[in-house]
Amino acid sequence: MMTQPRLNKANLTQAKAALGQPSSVGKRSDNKIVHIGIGAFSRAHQALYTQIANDKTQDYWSIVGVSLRSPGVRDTLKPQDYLYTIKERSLNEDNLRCISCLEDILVGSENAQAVIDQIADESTKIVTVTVTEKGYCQKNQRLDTSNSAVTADIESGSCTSLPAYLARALLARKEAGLAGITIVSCDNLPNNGEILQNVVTDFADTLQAELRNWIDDNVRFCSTMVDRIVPAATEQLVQEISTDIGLYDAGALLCEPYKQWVIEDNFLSSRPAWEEAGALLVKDVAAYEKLKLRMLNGCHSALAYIGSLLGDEFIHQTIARPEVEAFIARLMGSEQSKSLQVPSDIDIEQYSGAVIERFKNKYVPYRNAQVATDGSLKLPQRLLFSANDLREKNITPHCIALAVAAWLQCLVGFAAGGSYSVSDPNLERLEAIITPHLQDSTALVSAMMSQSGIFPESLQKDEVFESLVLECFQSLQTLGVAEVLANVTAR
Ligand code: CS2
Repeated sequence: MMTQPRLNKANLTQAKAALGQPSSVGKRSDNKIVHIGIGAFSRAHQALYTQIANDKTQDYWSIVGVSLRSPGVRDTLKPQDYLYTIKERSLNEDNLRCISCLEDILVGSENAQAVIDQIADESTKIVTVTVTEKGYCQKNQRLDTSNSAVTADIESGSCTSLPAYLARALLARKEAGLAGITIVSCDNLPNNGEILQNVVTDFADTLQAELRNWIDDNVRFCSTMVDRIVPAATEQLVQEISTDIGLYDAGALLCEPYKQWVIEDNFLSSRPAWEEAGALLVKDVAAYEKLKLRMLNGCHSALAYIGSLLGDEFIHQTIARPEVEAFIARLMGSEQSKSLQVPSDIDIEQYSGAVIERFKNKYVPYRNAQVATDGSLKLPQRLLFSANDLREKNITPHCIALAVAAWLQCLVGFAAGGSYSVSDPNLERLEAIITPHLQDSTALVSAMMSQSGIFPESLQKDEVFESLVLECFQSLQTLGVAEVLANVTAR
């Protein structure tokens, strides 16, 4: 039962002192960012950077959030004037902050035109995007015209996919004679800015012949590397944070204290002073993206599949097992870090140690099942490109092979009768590959590894890697997970 008054503009001054009073509550700005995909991650990451930049400078920016499908976040935050609390928590830190720079949330499935109009409004200078891997509708870094949402958007003029929204909004800006805009990708994909540019310009070609040229001349796409562990919100968290602040905050979020944002400095016009919040503006983000995707996300995914096989609910429980920690240290030290060029300002041992400590943060419990989602779209950039790079350097990726085998084992468990919950936009395709070979692991591994779009081409033909995955996959079925981990770590 909700007994506390709700967090909103009118009640804000009643909040406990620990929350602090945010600056500029309710201020509307002529400098707007439209953020597409206003989920927990963006609210605890990009919105916080903007809030800090606003607090530290005279230059005020506000955010109009967009949910392409579900009205959930809008319905939660509207009654509280879009104010919400972020709680940063670790063994040593407990920090509350109220975010006040979110001005409105639009819901694309209710009114796509309102989203297009907002992006095409003169006050909008920047669009930031967090729609996860599947939202890009890409295949080999170009628009996937076999994607059903994209096909429908092209054929019927509807607007459901991200490329359609952005291309139609850019067309509206062009037709209105407005200035261009900067579009910033904040998803866990390598070259995310370039991929976004490709899918948007490919879609633009279906709208108007001259639009691509206008985009090339007037729109900038920035790649970025984003990092912060932000679990999906839960009712228990909402209760806890509401007690902390003395007001009911249905939109409260928990996250770790760590945050990083490395941004390609390629803006068309002004931007918030995000560096005031610690963002790094650089010429080239690629090395930082690769580092983070392989060292953090690759190991996160490995933990999620291994943890699921072990029956653990949370990442911190899985990494707390000594044999798992030893395996992850090996995966980082002997494989992932060897597959990339470490940026010169990063001490890789310190970075690896810090990532393991972050995984261990039990005060920010993150579900294995959350990381395990969309494996077919995450594995390439997190683990498989590294395996490919290592094979070219003549290094044998034992640990990556085990992580891939653990993913396969989860899929097989699901296909064979639902032992694991699997959520993946390609689930039907994956099941169709697996089901005929449930009794024949050699055929199963071989069929999976020949999937282009998941396995890089040269890895598909790599017999050494295939036999490593097969060996791990078979031993996962005959030995216990702990024993397989120990065997691989000892190699
Ligand atoms: C995670 C990421 O859910 C996942 O797939 O690996 O969301 C991870 O927590 C963030 O990228 C950390 O920056």
